[in-house]
Amino acid sequence: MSDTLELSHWIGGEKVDSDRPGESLNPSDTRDVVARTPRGGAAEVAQAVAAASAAFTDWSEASPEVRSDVLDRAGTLLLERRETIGRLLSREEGKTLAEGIGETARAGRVLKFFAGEALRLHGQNLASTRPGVEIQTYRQPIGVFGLITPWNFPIAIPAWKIAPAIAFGNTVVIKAAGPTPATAEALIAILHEAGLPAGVVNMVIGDGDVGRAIVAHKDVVGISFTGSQAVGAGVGENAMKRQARVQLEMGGKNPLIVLDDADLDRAVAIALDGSFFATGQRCTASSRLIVQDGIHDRFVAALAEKVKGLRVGDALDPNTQMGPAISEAQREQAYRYIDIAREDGGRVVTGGERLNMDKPGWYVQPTLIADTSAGSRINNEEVFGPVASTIRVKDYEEALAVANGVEFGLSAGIVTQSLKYARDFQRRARAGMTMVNLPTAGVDYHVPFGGTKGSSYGPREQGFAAADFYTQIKTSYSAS
Ligand code: UN1
Repeated sequence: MSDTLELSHWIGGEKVDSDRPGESLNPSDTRDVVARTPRGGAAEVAQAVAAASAAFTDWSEASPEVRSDVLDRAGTLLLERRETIGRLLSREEGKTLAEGIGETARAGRVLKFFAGEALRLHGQNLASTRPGVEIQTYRQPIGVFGLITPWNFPIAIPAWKIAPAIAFGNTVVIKAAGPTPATAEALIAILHEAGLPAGVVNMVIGDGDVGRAIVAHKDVVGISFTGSQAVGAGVGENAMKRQARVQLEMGGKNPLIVLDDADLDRAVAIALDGSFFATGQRCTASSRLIVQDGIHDRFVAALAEKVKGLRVGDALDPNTQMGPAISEAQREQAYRYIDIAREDGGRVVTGGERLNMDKPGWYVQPTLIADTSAGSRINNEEVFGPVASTIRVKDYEEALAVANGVEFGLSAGIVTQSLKYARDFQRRARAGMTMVNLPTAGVDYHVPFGGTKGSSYGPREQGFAAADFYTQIKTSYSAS
């Protein structure tokens, strides 16, 4: 067990406390209190927005080189400290050490990528239809952005929202996710250590009250949200009521198609990663395995072997291959869906039992359920846990129809050696991201990210596309 951290909000470059107490627990061993925190509300959000508004003029008018340097320095610090911060992340979130360290490094890379983007922001020169008139477009910063981030990527997602917001001259109020404030705080502290001026990034710790206050605040010009569909819908509605721009990244029910011609070992490795790594707690997780008849039984048997062999344990034990769920509620949700799938006629091939561990934590047995039907609840609602179900199909066309037949559309994968089907899938899969012979989860940090249908709303996050959300185009006409 390690020390308990004492956290504060970050407002105007200062650590600020408030009365209501909160804490974050280690999901691998709930006797371990990772951090004690204040819990903010509308009052702290108002202070944070005021600080961000006050910082906006100087920051938005600063040379892009200043903004680039801060991000670059912070990225270097994060990469240097990936082991210690990654360990804190795994202790607080429950993903394995390799995943925690990997995510921290990814956050560092995101900061460095946007250090470059700060210098690459560009406009256009266009010919006017009127002789002697010139037209230019500029991308300008907009103001204070509200960022609402989830617990499942407690450093990468704050990084990929904060970095483009500030790279392009905006200021920020971020709500760290309730269960993972210490990890988010590590990022905010590093940004300040790297020379970020006071008030450019402010963080308020707390629950739904904080999110609601950010969304409702009249001086917050845009909201970027990652979380559940239910919460996202409310965020979108309330933001639009006052014409704030909004970007929503919500759930997935991501399909992985395995065709008869797939290399079996490769298909199994891809499914194991996509469905079970990070305890299945990724909105990009492969939760529906759509398998063609000819390979189905061999695939299910081989995957079941691998799933059974996964070492579930304390996230900080280097031998662990799958950590716990984040909370009791998340663990119970996984078991509830396993029961629902059973009642709907699914066959639990491996897993599904309660685990007896040597310490109190929110452990879930990784579970594979076969013979489920495309229309059943397990194949239409997001579980957000280490649970995958298989659907048997006769051919590629049926597989594609099943893959597209849900309300979500974030990531979609196919394992095949056929160029014809791979290309067709890339065109016709109704998803924001397609993966050929790769897991549906685990994306690069420098390219656009996002989905379609019920998964996402608004402009894409990350990569060159991030500028669309965090800047506004001004069209300037001039005649001499
Ligand atoms: C990934 O799969 O690498 O919350 C990233 C999530 C997504 C990020 C997934 N927004 O799971």
